Amino acid sequence: MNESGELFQRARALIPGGVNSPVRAFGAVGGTPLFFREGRGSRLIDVEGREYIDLVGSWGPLILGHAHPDVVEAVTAAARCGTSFGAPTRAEVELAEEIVGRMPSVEMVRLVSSGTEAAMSAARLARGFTGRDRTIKFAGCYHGHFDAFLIQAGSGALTFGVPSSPGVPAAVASTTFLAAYNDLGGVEELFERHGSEIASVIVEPVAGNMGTVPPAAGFLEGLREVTARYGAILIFDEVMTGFRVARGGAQERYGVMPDLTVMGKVVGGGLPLGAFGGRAEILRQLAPEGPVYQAGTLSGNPLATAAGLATLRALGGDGVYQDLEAKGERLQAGLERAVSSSGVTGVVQRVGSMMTLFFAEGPIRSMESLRSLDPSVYARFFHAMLRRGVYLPPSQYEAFFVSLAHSSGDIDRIAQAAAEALAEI
Ligand code: KE4
Repeated sequence: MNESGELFQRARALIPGGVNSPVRAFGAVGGTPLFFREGRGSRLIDVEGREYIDLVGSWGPLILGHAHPDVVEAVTAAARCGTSFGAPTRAEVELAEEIVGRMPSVEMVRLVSSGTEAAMSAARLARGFTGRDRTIKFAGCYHGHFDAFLIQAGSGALTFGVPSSPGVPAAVASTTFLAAYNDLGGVEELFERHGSEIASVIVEPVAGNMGTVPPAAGFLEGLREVTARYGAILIFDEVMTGFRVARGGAQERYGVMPDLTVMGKVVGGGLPLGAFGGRAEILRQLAPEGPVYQAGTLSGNPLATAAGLATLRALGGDGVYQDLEAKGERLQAGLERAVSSSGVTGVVQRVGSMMTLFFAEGPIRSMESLRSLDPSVYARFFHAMLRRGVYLPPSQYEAFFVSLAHSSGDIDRIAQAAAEALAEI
Protein backbone atom coordinates (compact mmCIF):
# COMPACT_ATOMS: atom_id res chain seq x y z
CA MET A 1 0.00 0.00 0.00
CA ASN A 2 1.36 3.46 -0.84
CA GLU A 3 1.64 6.33 1.60
CA SER A 4 -1.69 7.92 0.62
CA GLY A 5 -3.32 4.53 1.20
CA GLU A 6 -1.74 4.20 4.62
CA LEU A 7 -2.71 7.73 5.61
CA PHE A 8 -6.25 7.17 4.32
CA GLN A 9 -6.51 4.00 6.42
CA ARG A 10 -5.42 5.90 9.54
CA ALA A 11 -7.69 8.81 8.67
CA ARG A 12 -10.79 6.65 8.26
CA ALA A 13 -10.38 5.34 11.80
CA LEU A 14 -10.61 8.88 13.16
CA ILE A 15 -12.34 11.14 10.62
CA PRO A 16 -15.68 10.27 8.96
CA GLY A 17 -14.87 8.98 5.48
CA GLY A 18 -11.23 9.82 6.18
CA VAL A 19 -11.74 13.40 5.00
CA ASN A 20 -12.83 16.75 6.33
CA SER A 21 -15.03 17.50 3.34
CA PRO A 22 -16.96 14.74 1.53
CA VAL A 23 -16.04 15.42 -2.10
CA ARG A 24 -12.33 14.86 -1.28
CA ALA A 25 -12.96 11.15 -0.57
CA PHE A 26 -13.02 10.18 -4.28
CA GLY A 27 -16.49 8.67 -3.67
CA ALA A 28 -17.68 9.82 -7.08
CA VAL A 29 -14.65 8.56 -9.01
CA GLY A 30 -13.52 5.57 -6.95
CA GLY A 31 -10.06 4.74 -5.68
CA THR A 32 -8.06 6.10 -2.78
CA PRO A 33 -7.78 9.86 -2.39
CA LEU A 34 -4.32 11.31 -2.83
CA PHE A 35 -2.77 12.99 0.18
CA PHE A 36 -0.72 16.04 -0.73
CA ARG A 37 2.24 17.57 1.04
CA GLU A 38 2.96 20.68 -1.05
CA GLY A 39 1.68 23.00 -3.73
CA ARG A 40 3.93 25.18 -5.93
CA GLY A 41 2.46 27.42 -8.61
CA SER A 42 0.34 25.23 -10.92
CA ARG A 43 1.67 22.07 -9.32
CA LEU A 44 0.62 19.79 -6.46
CA ILE A 45 3.04 17.26 -4.97
CA ASP A 46 1.62 14.21 -3.22
CA VAL A 47 3.07 12.56 -0.12
CA GLU A 48 5.12 10.23 -2.32
CA GLY A 49 6.68 13.13 -4.20
CA ARG A 50 4.65 12.68 -7.41
CA GLU A 51 3.86 15.95 -9.15
CA TYR A 52 0.57 16.87 -10.82
CA ILE A 53 -0.71 19.86 -12.76
CA ASP A 54 -3.56 21.00 -10.52
CA LEU A 55 -6.93 22.06 -11.96
CA VAL A 56 -8.73 21.99 -8.59
CA GLY A 57 -6.90 24.95 -7.05
CA SER A 58 -8.39 24.08 -3.66
CA TRP A 59 -11.87 24.35 -5.34
CA GLY A 60 -11.26 27.90 -6.50
CA PRO A 61 -9.30 30.03 -3.98
CA LEU A 62 -5.86 29.60 -5.57
CA ILE A 63 -6.33 31.86 -8.57
CA LEU A 64 -2.68 32.93 -8.21
CA GLY A 65 -1.48 29.32 -7.93
CA HIS A 66 -0.06 27.55 -4.89
CA ALA A 67 2.31 29.29 -2.43
CA HIS A 68 2.38 32.59 -4.30
CA PRO A 69 5.31 34.57 -2.78
CA ASP A 70 3.15 37.65 -2.02
CA VAL A 71 0.66 35.50 -0.10
CA VAL A 72 3.28 33.47 1.76
CA GLU A 73 5.16 36.62 2.73
CA ALA A 74 2.00 38.43 3.90
CA VAL A 75 0.75 35.51 5.99
CA THR A 76 4.20 34.87 7.49
CA ALA A 77 4.59 38.53 8.46
CA ALA A 78 1.08 38.60 9.94
CA ALA A 79 1.72 35.39 11.92
CA ARG A 80 4.83 36.91 13.48
CA CYS A 81 2.57 39.57 15.01
CA GLY A 82 0.10 37.05 16.39
CA THR A 83 -2.65 34.92 14.88
CA SER A 84 -5.84 36.41 16.30
CA PHE A 85 -6.86 39.24 18.60
CA GLY A 86 -10.66 39.07 18.65
CA ALA A 87 -10.49 42.80 18.14
CA PRO A 88 -10.57 45.03 15.06
CA THR A 89 -7.43 45.35 12.92
CA ARG A 90 -6.25 47.59 10.06
CA ALA A 91 -6.24 44.67 7.62
CA GLU A 92 -10.00 44.13 8.04
CA VAL A 93 -10.65 47.74 7.03
CA GLU A 94 -8.28 47.48 4.08
CA LEU A 95 -9.83 44.22 2.88
CA ALA A 96 -13.32 45.70 3.19
CA GLU A 97 -12.12 48.65 1.08
CA GLU A 98 -10.69 46.29 -1.57
CA ILE A 99 -13.95 44.29 -1.72
CA VAL A 100 -16.19 47.38 -1.89
CA GLY A 101 -13.83 48.86 -4.48
CA ARG A 102 -14.28 45.82 -6.73
CA MET A 103 -17.82 44.44 -6.34
CA PRO A 104 -20.08 47.08 -7.96
CA SER A 105 -23.19 46.40 -5.82
CA VAL A 106 -21.36 46.05 -2.48
CA GLU A 107 -21.53 49.19 -0.31
CA MET A 108 -20.83 47.48 3.05
CA VAL A 109 -19.45 44.06 3.93
CA ARG A 110 -19.07 41.69 6.89
CA LEU A 111 -16.16 39.22 7.00
CA VAL A 112 -16.70 35.64 8.22
CA SER A 113 -14.75 32.36 8.05
CA SER A 114 -16.30 30.38 5.20
CA GLY A 115 -18.64 30.56 2.23
CA THR A 116 -21.25 28.58 4.15
CA GLU A 117 -21.17 31.07 7.00
CA ALA A 118 -21.46 33.95 4.55
CA ALA A 119 -24.41 32.38 2.68
CA MET A 120 -26.37 31.44 5.80
CA SER A 121 -25.80 34.89 7.31
CA ALA A 122 -26.96 36.58 4.10
CA ALA A 123 -30.12 34.47 4.12
CA ARG A 124 -30.82 35.42 7.75
CA LEU A 125 -30.15 39.09 7.00
CA ALA A 126 -32.58 38.97 4.07
CA ARG A 127 -35.24 37.45 6.35
CA GLY A 128 -34.58 40.06 9.03
CA PHE A 129 -34.72 42.93 6.54
CA THR A 130 -37.94 41.80 4.83
CA GLY A 131 -39.69 40.19 7.80
CA ARG A 132 -40.40 37.20 5.54
CA ASP A 133 -39.35 33.56 6.05
CA ARG A 134 -38.97 31.81 2.72
CA THR A 135 -36.06 31.47 0.28
CA ILE A 136 -35.95 30.33 -3.34
CA LYS A 137 -32.87 28.40 -4.41
CA PHE A 138 -32.08 26.47 -7.57
CA ALA A 139 -31.65 22.73 -7.94
CA GLY A 140 -27.99 21.97 -8.57
CA CYS A 141 -26.76 25.15 -6.92
CA TYR A 142 -24.79 24.81 -3.69
CA HIS A 143 -24.50 27.51 -1.05
CA GLY A 144 -22.71 25.57 1.70
CA HIS A 145 -24.11 23.11 4.20
CA PHE A 146 -26.61 25.43 5.93
CA ASP A 147 -29.78 23.49 6.81
CA ALA A 148 -32.11 25.55 4.68
CA PHE A 149 -29.89 25.17 1.62
CA LEU A 150 -29.30 21.40 1.75
CA ILE A 151 -32.34 20.86 -0.41
CA GLN A 152 -31.20 19.22 -3.64
CA ALA A 153 -27.89 21.02 -3.21
CA GLY A 154 -25.30 20.61 -5.91
CA SER A 155 -21.63 19.79 -5.31
CA GLY A 156 -21.16 17.04 -2.69
CA ALA A 157 -24.82 16.33 -2.10
CA LEU A 158 -25.53 16.06 -5.84
CA THR A 159 -22.45 13.88 -6.31
CA PHE A 160 -23.62 11.47 -3.60
CA GLY A 161 -27.13 11.50 -4.99
CA VAL A 162 -28.49 12.78 -1.67
CA PRO A 163 -30.54 15.70 -2.90
CA SER A 164 -31.76 16.67 0.57
CA SER A 165 -29.66 15.72 3.61
CA PRO A 166 -30.93 13.78 6.66
CA GLY A 167 -30.80 15.96 9.77
CA VAL A 168 -32.44 18.93 8.10
CA PRO A 169 -35.68 19.54 10.07
CA ALA A 170 -38.78 19.36 7.89
CA ALA A 171 -39.81 22.72 9.30
CA VAL A 172 -36.61 24.27 7.99
CA ALA A 173 -36.77 22.47 4.65
CA SER A 174 -40.30 23.80 4.18
CA THR A 175 -38.99 27.36 4.21
CA THR A 176 -37.05 26.75 1.00
CA PHE A 177 -38.57 26.56 -2.45
CA LEU A 178 -36.70 24.89 -5.28
CA ALA A 179 -36.67 26.19 -8.82
CA ALA A 180 -34.90 24.94 -11.93
CA TYR A 181 -31.81 26.91 -12.97
CA ASN A 182 -32.37 29.11 -16.04
CA ASP A 183 -36.17 28.69 -15.66
CA LEU A 184 -37.60 32.15 -15.04
CA GLY A 185 -41.16 30.87 -15.51
CA GLY A 186 -40.83 28.62 -12.49
CA VAL A 187 -39.61 31.52 -10.37
CA GLU A 188 -42.48 33.73 -11.55
CA GLU A 189 -44.90 30.96 -10.57
CA LEU A 190 -43.45 30.69 -7.07
CA PHE A 191 -43.74 34.44 -6.62
CA GLU A 192 -47.31 34.48 -7.92
CA ARG A 193 -48.25 31.87 -5.33
CA HIS A 194 -46.02 32.92 -2.41
CA GLY A 195 -44.64 36.36 -3.25
CA SER A 196 -45.58 37.91 0.09
CA GLU A 197 -43.65 35.18 2.01
CA ILE A 198 -40.43 35.17 0.00
CA ALA A 199 -37.49 36.93 1.67
CA SER A 200 -34.88 36.15 -0.96
CA VAL A 201 -33.79 34.36 -4.07
CA ILE A 202 -30.26 32.98 -3.83
CA VAL A 203 -28.46 31.99 -7.02
CA GLU A 204 -25.01 31.14 -8.30
CA PRO A 205 -24.86 33.73 -11.12
CA VAL A 206 -22.73 31.17 -12.95
CA ALA A 207 -23.54 27.74 -11.55
CA GLY A 208 -20.39 25.79 -10.67
CA ASN A 209 -21.73 23.05 -8.41
CA MET A 210 -23.51 20.99 -11.02
CA GLY A 211 -20.53 21.58 -13.23
CA THR A 212 -20.19 24.95 -14.99
CA VAL A 213 -23.59 26.15 -16.21
CA PRO A 214 -23.73 29.76 -17.45
CA PRO A 215 -26.89 31.84 -16.97
CA ALA A 216 -29.15 31.82 -20.05
CA ALA A 217 -29.60 35.22 -21.71
CA GLY A 218 -32.03 37.25 -19.60
CA PHE A 219 -32.05 34.84 -16.64
CA LEU A 220 -30.18 37.06 -14.18
CA GLU A 221 -31.94 40.19 -15.47
CA GLY A 222 -35.27 38.40 -14.99
CA LEU A 223 -34.41 37.45 -11.40
CA ARG A 224 -33.48 41.07 -10.73
CA GLU A 225 -36.82 42.28 -12.12
CA VAL A 226 -39.10 39.78 -10.35
CA THR A 227 -37.42 40.13 -6.94
CA ALA A 228 -37.66 43.93 -7.17
CA ARG A 229 -41.31 43.68 -8.19
CA TYR A 230 -42.18 41.56 -5.12
CA GLY A 231 -39.86 43.34 -2.66
CA ALA A 232 -37.64 40.26 -2.22
CA ILE A 233 -33.85 40.35 -1.83
CA LEU A 234 -31.71 39.04 -4.72
CA ILE A 235 -28.62 37.27 -3.38
CA PHE A 236 -25.75 36.39 -5.75
CA ASP A 237 -23.65 33.60 -4.34
CA GLU A 238 -20.28 34.65 -5.79
CA VAL A 239 -18.19 32.37 -3.60
CA MET A 240 -16.90 30.73 -6.79
CA THR A 241 -17.33 33.54 -9.37
CA GLY A 242 -16.28 36.47 -7.20
CA PHE A 243 -12.98 38.06 -8.26
CA ARG A 244 -12.64 35.15 -10.76
CA VAL A 245 -14.94 35.62 -13.75
CA ALA A 246 -14.20 39.35 -13.70
CA ARG A 247 -12.50 41.83 -11.35
CA GLY A 248 -15.97 42.56 -9.95
CA GLY A 249 -17.29 39.02 -10.28
CA ALA A 250 -20.33 37.86 -12.24
CA GLN A 251 -22.29 41.00 -11.33
CA GLU A 252 -19.72 43.03 -13.28
CA ARG A 253 -19.45 40.48 -16.12
CA TYR A 254 -23.23 40.32 -16.67
CA GLY A 255 -24.11 43.83 -15.48
CA VAL A 256 -26.81 42.66 -13.04
CA MET A 257 -26.71 44.11 -9.53
CA PRO A 258 -27.96 41.93 -6.64
CA ASP A 259 -29.00 43.32 -3.25
CA LEU A 260 -26.60 41.03 -1.37
CA THR A 261 -23.47 39.18 -2.49
CA VAL A 262 -21.92 36.13 -0.84
CA MET A 263 -18.16 35.74 -1.23
CA GLY A 264 -15.44 33.24 -0.32
CA LYS A 265 -12.59 31.24 -1.88
CA VAL A 266 -10.47 33.81 -3.83
CA VAL A 267 -11.18 36.59 -1.31
CA GLY A 268 -9.40 34.52 1.37
CA GLY A 269 -6.45 33.55 -0.83
CA GLY A 270 -6.60 29.97 0.44
CA LEU A 271 -7.16 30.78 4.11
CA PRO A 272 -10.51 30.48 5.92
CA LEU A 273 -12.38 33.63 4.95
CA GLY A 274 -15.83 34.39 3.58
CA ALA A 275 -17.76 37.63 3.28
CA PHE A 276 -21.24 38.92 2.59
CA GLY A 277 -22.12 42.43 1.58
CA GLY A 278 -24.41 44.63 -0.46
CA ARG A 279 -26.75 47.60 -0.01
CA ALA A 280 -25.81 49.63 3.06
CA GLU A 281 -29.43 49.95 4.23
CA ILE A 282 -29.60 46.15 4.43
CA LEU A 283 -26.16 45.62 6.01
CA ARG A 284 -26.94 48.22 8.68
CA GLN A 285 -29.57 45.80 10.01
CA LEU A 286 -26.69 43.58 11.22
CA ALA A 287 -25.61 43.57 14.88
CA PRO A 288 -24.29 45.61 16.57
CA GLU A 289 -25.75 48.40 14.39
CA GLY A 290 -29.03 46.59 13.84
CA PRO A 291 -31.05 43.71 15.35
CA VAL A 292 -30.03 40.82 13.04
CA TYR A 293 -27.49 38.80 14.97
CA GLN A 294 -24.33 37.35 13.41
CA ALA A 295 -20.89 36.85 14.99
CA GLY A 296 -17.61 34.90 14.80
CA THR A 297 -14.54 34.45 16.98
CA LEU A 298 -12.18 34.38 14.00
CA SER A 299 -14.11 36.65 11.63
CA GLY A 300 -11.63 38.91 9.84
CA ASN A 301 -8.73 36.88 11.18
CA PRO A 302 -5.33 38.59 10.66
CA LEU A 303 -3.80 35.69 8.72
CA ALA A 304 -6.84 35.23 6.48
CA THR A 305 -7.16 38.94 5.78
CA ALA A 306 -3.45 39.10 4.98
CA ALA A 307 -3.84 36.28 2.44
CA GLY A 308 -6.97 37.86 0.99
CA LEU A 309 -5.38 41.30 0.66
CA ALA A 310 -2.25 39.90 -0.99
CA THR A 311 -4.40 37.93 -3.42
CA LEU A 312 -6.73 40.79 -4.40
CA ARG A 313 -3.79 43.16 -4.78
CA ALA A 314 -1.96 40.67 -7.01
CA LEU A 315 -5.17 40.48 -9.11
CA GLY A 316 -5.08 44.26 -9.49
CA GLY A 317 -2.37 44.27 -12.13
CA ASP A 318 -3.13 45.37 -15.71
CA GLY A 319 -4.29 42.64 -18.00
CA VAL A 320 -4.70 40.02 -15.26
CA TYR A 321 -8.28 39.17 -16.25
CA GLN A 322 -7.43 39.18 -19.93
CA ASP A 323 -4.66 36.72 -19.09
CA LEU A 324 -7.07 34.48 -17.14
CA GLU A 325 -9.57 34.66 -20.02
CA ALA A 326 -6.86 33.70 -22.53
CA LYS A 327 -5.73 30.76 -20.41
CA GLY A 328 -9.33 29.61 -20.06
CA GLU A 329 -9.87 29.89 -23.81
CA ARG A 330 -6.70 27.93 -24.54
CA LEU A 331 -7.68 25.09 -22.22
CA GLN A 332 -11.24 24.95 -23.57
CA ALA A 333 -9.95 24.79 -27.16
CA GLY A 334 -7.48 22.04 -26.24
CA LEU A 335 -10.13 19.98 -24.48
CA GLU A 336 -12.59 20.44 -27.36
CA ARG A 337 -9.98 19.27 -29.86
CA ALA A 338 -9.34 16.22 -27.69
CA VAL A 339 -13.07 15.44 -27.46
CA SER A 340 -13.76 15.87 -31.16
CA SER A 341 -10.81 13.69 -32.21
CA SER A 342 -11.82 10.96 -29.75
CA GLY A 343 -15.41 10.55 -30.87
CA VAL A 344 -16.50 10.54 -27.21
CA THR A 345 -19.69 12.55 -26.52
CA GLY A 346 -18.72 15.58 -24.51
CA VAL A 347 -19.15 19.35 -24.21
CA VAL A 348 -16.97 21.98 -22.50
CA GLN A 349 -18.83 24.84 -20.81
CA ARG A 350 -16.71 27.77 -19.64
CA VAL A 351 -16.95 31.22 -18.09
CA GLY A 352 -13.58 32.91 -17.79
CA SER A 353 -11.11 30.63 -16.02
CA MET A 354 -13.69 28.13 -14.72
CA MET A 355 -15.02 25.33 -16.88
CA THR A 356 -16.38 21.79 -16.95
CA LEU A 357 -16.04 18.96 -19.46
CA PHE A 358 -19.41 17.21 -19.32
CA PHE A 359 -19.63 13.73 -20.82
CA ALA A 360 -23.05 14.49 -22.26
CA GLU A 361 -24.66 16.25 -25.23
CA GLY A 362 -24.69 20.01 -24.69
CA PRO A 363 -25.89 22.53 -23.85
CA ILE A 364 -26.22 21.80 -20.13
CA ARG A 365 -28.74 24.38 -18.92
CA SER A 366 -29.86 22.88 -15.60
CA MET A 367 -29.90 19.73 -13.51
CA GLU A 368 -32.50 18.39 -15.92
CA SER A 369 -29.91 18.28 -18.71
CA LEU A 370 -27.74 16.07 -16.49
CA ARG A 371 -30.30 13.36 -15.74
CA SER A 372 -29.05 11.00 -18.45
CA LEU A 373 -25.37 11.67 -17.78
CA ASP A 374 -23.33 8.60 -16.75
CA PRO A 375 -20.81 9.80 -14.10
CA SER A 376 -18.73 6.64 -14.58
CA VAL A 377 -17.37 8.05 -17.84
CA TYR A 378 -15.96 11.02 -15.98
CA ALA A 379 -14.59 8.65 -13.31
CA ARG A 380 -12.59 6.74 -15.94
CA PHE A 381 -11.39 10.02 -17.45
CA PHE A 382 -10.38 11.31 -14.01
CA HIS A 383 -8.12 8.31 -13.35
CA ALA A 384 -6.68 8.30 -16.86
CA MET A 385 -5.71 11.95 -16.35
CA LEU A 386 -4.31 11.23 -12.91
CA ARG A 387 -2.05 8.58 -14.41
CA ARG A 388 -0.82 11.28 -16.79
CA GLY A 389 -0.02 13.73 -14.00
CA VAL A 390 -3.12 15.94 -14.16
CA TYR A 391 -5.23 16.37 -11.02
CA LEU A 392 -8.89 17.11 -11.85
CA PRO A 393 -11.76 17.61 -9.38
CA PRO A 394 -12.87 14.10 -8.27
CA SER A 395 -16.44 14.71 -9.43
CA GLN A 396 -18.23 15.43 -12.71
CA TYR A 397 -20.28 18.10 -10.96
CA GLU A 398 -17.44 20.51 -10.27
CA ALA A 399 -15.35 23.01 -12.22
CA PHE A 400 -11.77 23.06 -13.46
CA PHE A 401 -10.02 26.22 -12.29
CA VAL A 402 -7.19 27.73 -14.31
CA SER A 403 -4.86 30.01 -12.34
CA LEU A 404 -2.38 32.72 -13.33
CA ALA A 405 0.32 30.15 -12.54
CA HIS A 406 -0.77 27.80 -15.38
CA SER A 407 1.62 28.37 -18.28
CA SER A 408 0.75 27.74 -21.92
CA GLY A 409 2.97 24.67 -21.64
CA ASP A 410 0.92 23.40 -18.70
CA ILE A 411 -2.31 23.97 -20.59
CA ASP A 412 -1.05 22.23 -23.73
CA ARG A 413 0.15 19.31 -21.61
CA ILE A 414 -3.32 19.00 -20.06
CA ALA A 415 -4.90 19.00 -23.53
CA GLN A 416 -2.44 16.34 -24.74
CA ALA A 417 -3.14 14.19 -21.68
CA ALA A 418 -6.88 14.58 -22.32
CA ALA A 419 -6.51 13.41 -25.92
CA GLU A 420 -4.64 10.30 -24.71
CA ALA A 421 -7.04 9.70 -21.82
CA LEU A 422 -10.13 10.00 -24.03
CA ALA A 423 -8.66 7.49 -26.45
CA GLU A 424 -8.28 5.11 -23.53
CA ILE A 425 -11.65 5.32 -21.73
P1 KE4 B 1 -17.41 26.84 1.95
O1 KE4 B 1 -18.26 26.79 3.20
O2 KE4 B 1 -17.03 25.46 1.46
O3 KE4 B 1 -16.21 27.80 2.08
O4 KE4 B 1 -18.29 27.51 0.79
C1 KE4 B 1 -19.52 26.92 0.46
C2 KE4 B 1 -19.88 27.32 -0.96
C3 KE4 B 1 -20.82 28.32 -1.14
N1 KE4 B 1 -21.17 28.73 -2.38
C4 KE4 B 1 -20.61 28.19 -3.49
C5 KE4 B 1 -21.03 28.68 -4.83
C6 KE4 B 1 -19.63 27.16 -3.36
O5 KE4 B 1 -19.08 26.63 -4.48
C7 KE4 B 1 -19.25 26.72 -2.08
C8 KE4 B 1 -18.25 25.61 -1.87
N2 KE4 B 1 -17.86 24.90 -3.04
C9 KE4 B 1 -17.44 23.51 -2.83
C10 KE4 B 1 -17.09 22.85 -4.16
N3 KE4 B 1 -17.66 23.41 -5.29
C11 KE4 B 1 -16.28 23.43 -1.90
C12 KE4 B 1 -15.58 22.08 -1.87
C13 KE4 B 1 -16.02 21.25 -0.68
O6 KE4 B 1 -17.22 21.25 -0.33
O7 KE4 B 1 -15.12 20.58 -0.13
